[in-house]
Amino acid sequence: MMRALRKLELTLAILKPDVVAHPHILKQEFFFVRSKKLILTPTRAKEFYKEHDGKFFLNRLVSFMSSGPIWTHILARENAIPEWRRIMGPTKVLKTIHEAPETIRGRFGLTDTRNCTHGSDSPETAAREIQFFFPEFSIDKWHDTEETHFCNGHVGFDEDLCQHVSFQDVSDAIS
Ligand code: IDP
Ligand code: MG
Repeated sequence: MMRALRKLELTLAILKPDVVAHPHILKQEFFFVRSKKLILTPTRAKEFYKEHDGKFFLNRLVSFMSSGPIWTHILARENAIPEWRRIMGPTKVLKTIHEAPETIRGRFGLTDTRNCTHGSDSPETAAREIQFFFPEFSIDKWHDTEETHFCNGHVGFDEDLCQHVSFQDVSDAIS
């Protein structure tokens, strides 16, 4: 029943191994709700990309995705899903370099496989992908308990956690 009041949308973003080696963070444009740095095993990478089973690029995608650390983030803002995908740019880097050179993939992408970032493509995908990396996180609970702190600007960026934390949590922690 709270759903109609929701202002912020959540999406799942990945900074892939190529950008983690050369980080550039977008904390002005999105709230970083949760962040984890991890290394995917080939099995987990394959599971994450199971919609691409049978595609010619799957093997190289899975080996790339498990080749080094990635950052996974739950990002929030209004229209987070399309906005993050807009900032990432189109999938195919070799075209994007010419057609959308201002995007992340246009600026930093190396090949169609090594294209820097991932972003969920729909609310259903975002929910599934958030669960995949953050099984302890509840989207409903976040909207009910944390979203208002973000909407009111009562958050700051914690460099160590690589995420925004509410000032309430900070004062709880030091009191
Ligand atoms: P998306 O990441 O923009 O949503 P998808 O079509 O879901 O694009 O593909 C998932 C990932 O698979 C891409 O980000 C890219 O790393 C890789 N990929 C997609 N198409 C190709 C291709 O034609 N050649 C090589 N890799 C590809
Ligand atoms: Mg996709």
